[in-house]
Amino acid sequence: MKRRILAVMGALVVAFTLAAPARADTRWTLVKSHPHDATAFTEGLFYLDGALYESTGLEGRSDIRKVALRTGKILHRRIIERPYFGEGIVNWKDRLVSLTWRHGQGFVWRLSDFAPLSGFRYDGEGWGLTQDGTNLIMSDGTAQLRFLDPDSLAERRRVTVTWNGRMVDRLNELEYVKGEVWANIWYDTRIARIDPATGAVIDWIDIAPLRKAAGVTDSEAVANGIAYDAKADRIFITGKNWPKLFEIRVGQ
Ligand code: DDQ
Ligand code: CA
Repeated sequence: MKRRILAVMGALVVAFTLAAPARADTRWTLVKSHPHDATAFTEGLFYLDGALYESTGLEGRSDIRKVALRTGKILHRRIIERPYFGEGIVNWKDRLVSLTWRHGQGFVWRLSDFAPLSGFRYDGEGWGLTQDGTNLIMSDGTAQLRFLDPDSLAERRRVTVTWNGRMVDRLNELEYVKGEVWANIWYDTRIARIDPATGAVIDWIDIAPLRKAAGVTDSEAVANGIAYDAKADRIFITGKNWPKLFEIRVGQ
């Protein structure tokens, strides 16, 4: 009898340990689906004043575009020439800052017409970008987030992202949402909700049903792209080569 109780307790411990890393407790509901350019290998996404801004990757196919939310139509576009592989984008004042994947090269563009303004360098890879009103926040494929001065683009500090004491790497597209940094994880359908002060993951949001709803099957067609409309409190979600962009509502 005693042995049986111990076995049950042991099984519970094992089950809990296995379940813990996969927990994705933040509940969400689908509000609306919008069209999205299925040829866009989405690397960056943000929402500003009624429009979406998106960047795409792959060498020779990269660009920065302003997109109409309802139709998915490209309103304005700037090609990122070879050999660059376009990565994260973010707005700062009247500018748009963009990263490239493995060239350590960042660019600053005029937000209104994407005219080139300047360039800057950084160490390591460039993946996602967002901003908290004071810093640009950058991911580089590791478990670290960098905080940059938005004007000089110099690094101010870094934080390591962890979940239950374990590093969470492959942090990809980013979005600052109500004091948290939300991050896609490359090859994962879970979004990490990160406390930017400590790097601790507060919770996970599993958007696997959205990838299913998008109907993509290619292994590179991963979830990537989170945009937040702060004024209307709307979250937009898409992925690389997804034919759809989803608005979701997230509960606590
Ligand atoms: N990154 O976005 C995770 C930073 C890089 C993605 C690189 C994916 C290359 C896939 C090549 C597929 C060729 C069709
Ligand atoms: Ca974003």
